[in-house]
Amino acid sequence: MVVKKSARAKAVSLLTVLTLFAMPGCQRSREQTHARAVAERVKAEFLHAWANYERYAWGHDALRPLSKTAHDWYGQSLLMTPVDALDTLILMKLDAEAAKAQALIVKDLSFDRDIYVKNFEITIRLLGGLLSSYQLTGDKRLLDLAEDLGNRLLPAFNSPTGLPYVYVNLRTGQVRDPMSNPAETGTLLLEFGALSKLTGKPIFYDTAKRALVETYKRRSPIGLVGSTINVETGAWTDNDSHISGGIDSYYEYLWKCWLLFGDKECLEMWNASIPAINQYLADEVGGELWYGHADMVTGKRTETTYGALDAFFPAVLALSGDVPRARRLQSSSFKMWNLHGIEPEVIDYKTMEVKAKTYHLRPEIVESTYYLYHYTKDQQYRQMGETIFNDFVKYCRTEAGYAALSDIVTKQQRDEMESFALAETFKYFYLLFAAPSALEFDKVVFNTEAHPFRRTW
Ligand code: DMJ
Repeated sequence: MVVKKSARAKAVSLLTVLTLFAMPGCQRSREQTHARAVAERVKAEFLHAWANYERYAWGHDALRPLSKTAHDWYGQSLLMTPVDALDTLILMKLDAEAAKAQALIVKDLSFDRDIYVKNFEITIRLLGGLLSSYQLTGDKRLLDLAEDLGNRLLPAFNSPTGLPYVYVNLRTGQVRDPMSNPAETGTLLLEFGALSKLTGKPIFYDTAKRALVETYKRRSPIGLVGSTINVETGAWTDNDSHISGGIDSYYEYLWKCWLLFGDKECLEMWNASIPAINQYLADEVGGELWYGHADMVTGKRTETTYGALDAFFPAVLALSGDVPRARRLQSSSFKMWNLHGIEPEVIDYKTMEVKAKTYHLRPEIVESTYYLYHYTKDQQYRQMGETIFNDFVKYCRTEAGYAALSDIVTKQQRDEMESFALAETFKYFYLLFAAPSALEFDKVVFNTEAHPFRRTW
């Protein structure tokens, strides 16, 4: 599939090539050598996190890095960390660790369990992880697990609107919790669609596509979506519109489903949505670009907040060809990061006051740094990434892995190491500094949990 480059994207590529040629050879090679050394440090730190998962939580969903204990989301393990981390292990060429994790997954992972699981989280972490690892290894048992999981998640979509319930029981197919949001109803097509392409069974693609379209169809006349939607009635119960958690990856998937599958309807939905985001949610404050909150019906500004989760948006802007906006927003994210030497969950960008003090080892700012470096080859993004990585190690490293922070001002740690730290945060740090051959960016589309899907169908 050929995606036509916009005139702006062409100009950026030309500038990148010219910059590279203008740079003296020895400076370039010094920068490359330094970058490879940072990549090795990232790999060593990832291994520190992984080895402690192996030591204290092997076979469980997650490690609690301060108490050195294990945690299972639903009382029994779905191997959340190994499945989420497997493709990172493979990309970093940690072959022995990858083989051990893969063996554990094919031996112990079973979805035949009488538990209610969150459709969205299980889709992006487990279905996404199994599918990308299947593509990387060719191990058919991973695809079989993905197909079994896909079948068990399908009943979640049995609502009058086709929008999925929040929870589904993996054994009985019973559902609960009809109050959902666009991220949870609209961030499923990459995984379900890839499952269809790889198994030849259209049901998965069609079901997740319908949920995406049904979400989009309910946008307001000015083109925005809200924060809470009832999947039984299709009515919004919260009109707050933003690009933050609860909506974020819905927009990401409109563009990425076009990229991965060449689905023109996804492109049309993206094209109809992005002008409203840039008109009503974007905010210029003292020459800086931020994205805040607005009422989905009136477009009126409701909040001037931005946070760690919003920091994914420069990546999506760059991927869709708007590098200038991506660069500006990334500068704002980095300003937020530097406020206390590590980013808070939420700030008020007008007053620069911290509104939520936690840091959950989130990847979004790293993801955007990686995308911007890929598209511009501007060294400032590797320098930015190195600062972020050094802070990340300084404040989050513990004796037994990596710990989230409960307070980014005091740097107090909390007993939490989410699987996305291994699936996403470390992976994006690594890819930012590794040789481009570690993963050919243009041949894959990352799902929202950083699992790369190859366009091989
Ligand atoms: C991840 O599970 C995914 O990136 C999701 O889209 C948003 N939240 C976390 C990481 O912060």
